[in-house]
Parts: sequence; C-alpha cells; structure tokens
Amino acid sequence: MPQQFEDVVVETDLLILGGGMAACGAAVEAAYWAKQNGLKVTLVDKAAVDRSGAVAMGLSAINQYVGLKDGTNTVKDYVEYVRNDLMGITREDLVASIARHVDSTVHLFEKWGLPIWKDENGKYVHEGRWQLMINGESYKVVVAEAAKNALLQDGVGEIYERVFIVGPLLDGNRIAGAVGFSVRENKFYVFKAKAVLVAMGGAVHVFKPRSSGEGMGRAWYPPWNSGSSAYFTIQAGAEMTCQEVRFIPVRFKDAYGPVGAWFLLFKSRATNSQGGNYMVERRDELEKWAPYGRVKPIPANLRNWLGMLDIMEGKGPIYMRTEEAIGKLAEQYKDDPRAYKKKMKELENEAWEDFLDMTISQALLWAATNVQPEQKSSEIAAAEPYFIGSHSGASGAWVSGPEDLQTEETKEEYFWGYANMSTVTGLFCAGDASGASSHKFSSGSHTEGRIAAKSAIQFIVENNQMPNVDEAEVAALKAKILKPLSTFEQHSNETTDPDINPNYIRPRMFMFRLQKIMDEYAGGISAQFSTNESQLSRALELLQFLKEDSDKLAAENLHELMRCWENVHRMWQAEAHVRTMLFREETRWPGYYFRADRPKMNQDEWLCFANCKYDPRTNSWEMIKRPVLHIFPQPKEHELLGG
Ligand code: SFD
Ligand code: AMP
Repeated sequence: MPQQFEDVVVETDLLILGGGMAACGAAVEAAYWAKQNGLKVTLVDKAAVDRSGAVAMGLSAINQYVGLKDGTNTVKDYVEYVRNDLMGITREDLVASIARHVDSTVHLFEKWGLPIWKDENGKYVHEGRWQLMINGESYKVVVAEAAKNALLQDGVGEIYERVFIVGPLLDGNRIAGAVGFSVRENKFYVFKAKAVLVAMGGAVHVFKPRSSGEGMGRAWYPPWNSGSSAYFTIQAGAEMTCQEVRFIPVRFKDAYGPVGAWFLLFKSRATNSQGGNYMVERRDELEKWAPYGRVKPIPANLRNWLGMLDIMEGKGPIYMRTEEAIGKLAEQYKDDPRAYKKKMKELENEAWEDFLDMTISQALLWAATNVQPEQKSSEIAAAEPYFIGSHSGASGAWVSGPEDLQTEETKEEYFWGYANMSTVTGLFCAGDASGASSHKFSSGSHTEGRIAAKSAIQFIVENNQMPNVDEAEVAALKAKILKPLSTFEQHSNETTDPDINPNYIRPRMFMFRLQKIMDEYAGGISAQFSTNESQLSRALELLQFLKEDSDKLAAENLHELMRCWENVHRMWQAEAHVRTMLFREETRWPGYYFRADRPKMNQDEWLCFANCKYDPRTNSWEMIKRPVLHIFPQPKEHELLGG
C-alpha cells in the first residue's frame, strides 16, 4: 500500500541539503566547527554522495584556480574576469570571497588523492589561465570520501542518502527545516534544524532539450539537477537574483561534450560550413555590445551570439576543427617521425580522456560514428538553456557577502550579518543555489560550501534555539507531497491505458508540457533563443494552467513521486525566469536570449540586478531592482556606462 508511510523526524543543528560539490565542501567545514561547538550536522542527498550531482561522471578540469601563492593572478584579476564575462553584472564581494579561498580547496583535493596534471617542472598544467587539467574520472568519489570521513568519523554528523527534499519548513521568517521522502522506502522525512544550507544544484530540462527520442535524458548538466535549490529558496520566501540569466553552453552536438579543453588547451578554432571563423568574420558585431564586446576573453554569451548569427544566416553546421588543432600542436615534431608519432598518440589520448573523464557519452558517440578527432572535425552547437549559478550563468538566491570585503557603500546593500545567508534568517546557499557569483565551477562551489557552512555554524552558535515547527503544517505538507500516489491509485484502473486518464497527468507528460511552453515562448532552441513581451506573457498564462494541473500529478511508485516533485520544482524555476525576463525590458545577454522587441542593451539601466521574491502567504511575486556596486575600481571604459 503506497499510502502507509512511516514518519521519520530528525532533529539537528545544521541541515545540509544536497550532496554535491558545495554540500561536500560544507560537510568538511561544518564538521570542523561543529565539533568545537558540540553541534550536530546532517546531510541529505536524493542520491548517493559518491556519485551524485554534476560531477557524478567526473570532470577533466578544475575550472577555478587563481594561483595566488606563486603570484600568477590576484583576487582582483579573477573578479575582473568574472565581471567582464557577465558584462559588468556580478557581486564582486561574493566572487572575491570565493577567489581568495579557492586555491586552498584545490590543494585539499590533491591531498585527498585527486590527480592534477603536472609538467616536467612539477607545476600544474593549465588548460587556460584559470583552469587546471586533472585525471578526474573519480573526482566526486574523492571529494565525497572526505565529506563522509569528516561527518561520520567523530560522530559529528549523519548522512541520509536517497531522500528527496521537497520543500522548506518555516518559523516566521526563520528557516526551521525541510521535508522530503525516501525514494526507496515508504518513509516521510521531517528534518528540524537551527540553520539550513541549500546546495541542491541547478535546473536542467526546464526547456526542451536538443536530445529527444532515443537520446532523451542526455543533457550537458545532469538531468537530476531539477531546480530543487530554486524551489526551496523561492518557497521559503528568499529574494532571488539573476533569474533571467540562463546559461547556454556551446557543446559538441548531440552528446554535449564540453568545449573548454578544445578552445583553451588544444587552441582549436570553430568554423562554419564555408570554412569561415565567426569569431573573426563577425568581430564588428561586438561593437554593438561595447564596452563588453571589447573585453578579453570575449564574454561567453557574445561568443555564442556570433556563432548563432552564422546559424541564422544558414551557414551551419559549425565545426570544432579538432584535426587542425591536433595537427598544429604536433607540427613542430614533423621532422622526427618517432617524436611526431609519439606526440600524435599523446594528443589523441588527451582528446579521448577529456570526454572519458566527464562526458562518456561523447566518447561513445565519437566511437559510434567513426570519429577520429585527429582526422575529422566534430559538430558543435548552442545547447538548450540551463539554470546554474556556478558556471557561466548566475541564477540563484540573493545572499549576504562577507563583512570584511565590503566598502561603506556595498555594506548597506550586500551585507546582512552572515556570509552566504539568504534574506531568510538561518537559510544559507552555496554552489548553484546562490546567485550573482558566477564562474565558481566545481572548486569554487566546494569553496563556497565551506564558506557558507562556517558562517552557518557561527549563526547557530549565536542563535542557538530550535525554531518552532507547526505540526499541522507538516501534516498538510505530507498530504500534499504524497497526493500523487493516491491520485494514481484511485484512478489508474479507470482507463485501459494508465498513461491516459482524464483524472491525472503523469510526470513525464507534465515535463513535456513545461518544456514545450518554455521552448516555444521563452526563447528555447526551437525559437532560436528569441522571445518578446507577448510571447513571455503567453508563457506565463500557460504556466498558470500548468500550475493548476500540477495538483493532478499522479505517481505509480516512489520513483515517479520523485519525478512529480522534480517537475514541480522545474516549473517554479521556469516561472521565476519568465517573470524576470519580462521585468527587464532589454536583450539581456545576447547569446543567452534575444528579446526581439527590445533588441538592444538598455545602456542607461543595464547595470543592475534583477531580483524577485515570492510571498507564499499571499501567493504573489515582487520584482526588485538592486544596484551593481564595486569593491574594486572598475576599468575606465566601464565608467562610460555610468555604472
Ligand atoms: O567542462 C538533492 N562543471 C565543471 N566544473 C569544473 O570545475 N570543471 C569542469 O570541467 C566543469 N565542466 C562540467 C561541469 C559540470 C558538468 C555536468 C559537466 C562538465 C559535464 C561544473 C561543476 O560540476 C558545478 O559547477 C558544480 O558541481 C556545482 O556544485 P553544486 O554543489 O552546486 O551542484 P552539484 O554538484 O550538482 O550537487 C547537487 C546535489 O544536490 C542533490 N540534490 N538532494 C536532495 N533533495 C533534492 N530535491 C535534490 N536535488 C538535487 C544532488 O543529488 C547532488 O548531490 S565544463 O563543462 O566546464
Ligand atoms: P566549457 O568547457 O565551455 O565549460 O569551458 C570550460 C572553461 O573554459 C570555462 O572556464 C570557460 O569559461 C572557458 N572557456 C571555454 N571556451 C572558451 C573560449 N573560447 N575562450 C575563453 N574561455 C573559454
């Protein structure tokens, strides 16, 4: 009987939600400070920490390493890089807070056993200025082991795996815990906590993916990151930021292999079907987006935009010129056949390992389609939109920065007591869950998890009372969360095909409907990433119908129950996105999306954060504009924008 559910109540001091990069960083740091203060830490992951989250398959590079010790770069350099890539709009205090600590995290990874490439002088091999090459197939296992050791060895904490967190518990404006259910057993979980740290990753499959039919389920970012962080913080009433910033990654087509190693390590070019290089041929276009079109490296969205223009003019496909890049790197060995052969073998190995370490399906697709990268180019394409605060997107919760990095001006706006605390008391966020601090990637997310956890423990020490939990609210939440099971049970025998039923909708169909709305009206791949005010308004209207129908979701078993809630989470991420795109009346990042009715940047108002906040009591949204302020002086050219 699916309706017989055991209630499991867990009381803890700090509750860490998620078991990915940020959560593992949080676990290590929280365990250290909790031990000193006699506190308990509980971590909950919907999967198994060893292989959960974005790094499940491993990675082939650590994308954020500043190199402070040997003076390669400064924190300010990193902040400038991020600010430029986001065309001026970033929380410098948050980016600096991570950048000043990230190297120590990378050194910990190495100490825990992660192999980082070294050259003949024992120095790290860089992919690009900020990126280090790793043998990273087991990256997540290494990081998870350290988190588990920290939490479990001295009895400081406990870990719940395969428990899906649905939403928050609140005591007024203070977080009081979370509720969820086991995806394996009939157990309903109530976690009561003095502080909660959200690190449940970003959101994938909000938009219709390029891969459909036999390839469906394949995505660049993991499909099991389904918007739980955004849902949790939105439902808690936290202010959200940069919800209009979706990330469109350019990826090897159909298996989503990342391009960074090809552009940076192999120094490859991408050319269109006529052999033209859009980065060269379309350079003039960048002036339209000045001064950000002039910065180096050219912002990721503008790089996308130039390629998209080629596609829209019918010059596709775009190819990564792997054979040319490998040929050039081996060229200097040409006179010595043995050395040349050796170098070619080495490059060939590196090319395959790049994918075998982090996107195995890309290696499989290459093998299946007889691609030998040293002989043949591979197609690349702009993928569907993702919501991810840790890569080149920026969506997430609006969190407090650290006190010591604020100026008098920024302190007013960006600091409210505890680093990485959202606008809800006791609710902390890290990794994809926190916004406006892009380019943290795996290492920066782990680092931000550490920063947030340390701060959360300080919060608990200074606010050491258990918030009240309203048991009637818990009972109502339990009924709501488990309802899809009874809906299915009640009605599934009324039709010959249990998929088709006038009384309910199954999660897969619900997801298709959401993806179709977003794809067609909110600037997905079918719409060439283009939208306008009328289309966005229509999307909101259709999302409203979808929301009404979410009450009719049906689940045959626990796995489907998880699928139901994953899609509800995605739906709320979608709504925050559409509302924020409507709020900003401009094309707000060309190459991420294009507002056909507002084709330009609004130069007078560009430099601001577009924030939003949902009030669960009144079921209403508030849109808020926040200023972009600097902790480091900005280059002269940017002053032209008046920011
Ligand atoms: O090449 C619930 N990333 C890269 N980072 C790098 O440093 N180098 C790279 O090479 C990177 N590349 C890359 C990357 C990711 C992917 C998928 C590919 C390639 C193919 C990005 C990083 O991986 C990313 O920035 C961090 O992992 C973000 O960390 P975090 O902690 O914010 O998210 P997570 O690791 O995905 O963890 C999420 C956790 O939450 C759990 N979860 N638990 C309970 N209840 C729920 N409802 C939950 N929902 C989710 C998950 O199970 C998981 O534990 S490249 O492309 O640039
Ligand atoms: P990706 O594989 O696209 O996720 O990129 C990995 C890293 O390389 C990220 O830090 C990107 O910002 C960076 N990167 C990728 N392509 C380029 C490029 N053409 N120029 C500069 N940086 C890049």
